[in-house]
Amino acid sequence: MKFGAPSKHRTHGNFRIHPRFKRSFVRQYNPPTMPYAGLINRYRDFLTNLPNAAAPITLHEGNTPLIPLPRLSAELGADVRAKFEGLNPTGSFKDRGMTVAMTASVAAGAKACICASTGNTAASAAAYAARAGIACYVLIPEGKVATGKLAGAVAYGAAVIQVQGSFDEALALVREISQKRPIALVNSVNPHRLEGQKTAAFELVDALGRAPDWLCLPVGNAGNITAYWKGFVEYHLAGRTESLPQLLGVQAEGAAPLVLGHAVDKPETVATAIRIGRPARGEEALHAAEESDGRIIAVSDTEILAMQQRLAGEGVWCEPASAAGAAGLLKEVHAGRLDVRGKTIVCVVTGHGLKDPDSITSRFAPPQVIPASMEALERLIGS
Ligand code: AN7
Repeated sequence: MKFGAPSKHRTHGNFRIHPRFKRSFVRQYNPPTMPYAGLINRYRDFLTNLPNAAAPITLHEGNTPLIPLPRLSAELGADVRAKFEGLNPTGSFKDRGMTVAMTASVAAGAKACICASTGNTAASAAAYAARAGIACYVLIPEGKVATGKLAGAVAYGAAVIQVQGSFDEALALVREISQKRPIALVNSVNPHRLEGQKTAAFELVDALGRAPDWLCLPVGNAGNITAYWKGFVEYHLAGRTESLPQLLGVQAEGAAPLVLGHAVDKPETVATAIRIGRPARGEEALHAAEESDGRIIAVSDTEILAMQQRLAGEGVWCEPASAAGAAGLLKEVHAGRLDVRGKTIVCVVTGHGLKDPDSITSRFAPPQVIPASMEALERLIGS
């Protein structure tokens, strides 16, 4: 029988399937049996203190790709990959913590939430509060939040408040008011935030079959490095991975309290996300780095921007802070302090480049302009 001829075969609307094609057609178009429904759904058993009855407030965050970086790998003689957290629903890893914090807060009856933020937490809190249908206040340091983050917070409908001061001062304010008023605090001092963020460690082990040898990541308020370590240790205790990674936490030189050993009153860096001088989870971060036989170091803004460009050159465009982990890795290897040959290294790329387009556009000349003529185009492209 000719394909397309009238037949008794099963049809999908007007489209008739020839039996020879049916199998692959059905396989291709059937949805997977367990569609991904966010990290609470996937890892609920591991989320300590999340009430069983709490209905997830989710935007299907998590499940982010682990992308090989072939050129960086070749240069370092290692298997280097980017855990691209910029592909979360609001463009940063903060969504992992926020789904759990918001779910727990709403289950406890919260009608409003608040956070201080260098930007990404603000956008994430705003989105999950919108999803939950509760009010959201975000306090940000005046003039120091990247455009994409501010726009996100506004778009999701949060009340955005600029503070004439640093992130650290804004955090002190929200900590205090959340004690006085019935407003849920969703910064990473909220333990539910760490519960959510630790799932990134689970995903790494699930993807690699074990922990990476090194995990390199930016450190600001120090919640994320603390959460990763918690995740790896818990997965280890649950028998999911024999090995644990060594942690390389990376701060910006102008905002490196954990490297200097004291608070920084006026932190400054191009990586505004980690422009933090008094990390709330600083002690835990230092403990995690030490226990893992790793360390926390600082890199310059120049090194951060150079790595941002390199990662973009491999197709992974991130905001400046998110390049700090890989920048730290490169710095340590070049200085001879780290031998990574043959090792598996994961760099956590925490936020998308679209968050901070100005970090690119402010440094490059605007694209050249030509008349709308083929002659001009050919002259430009050459032969
Ligand atoms: C892209 O949004 O602190 O060490 O208020 O946005 O867990 O603080 C952001 C931090 C790394 C540092 N990369 O993580 C905030 C905020 C990006 C970030 C960090 C942040 P933590």
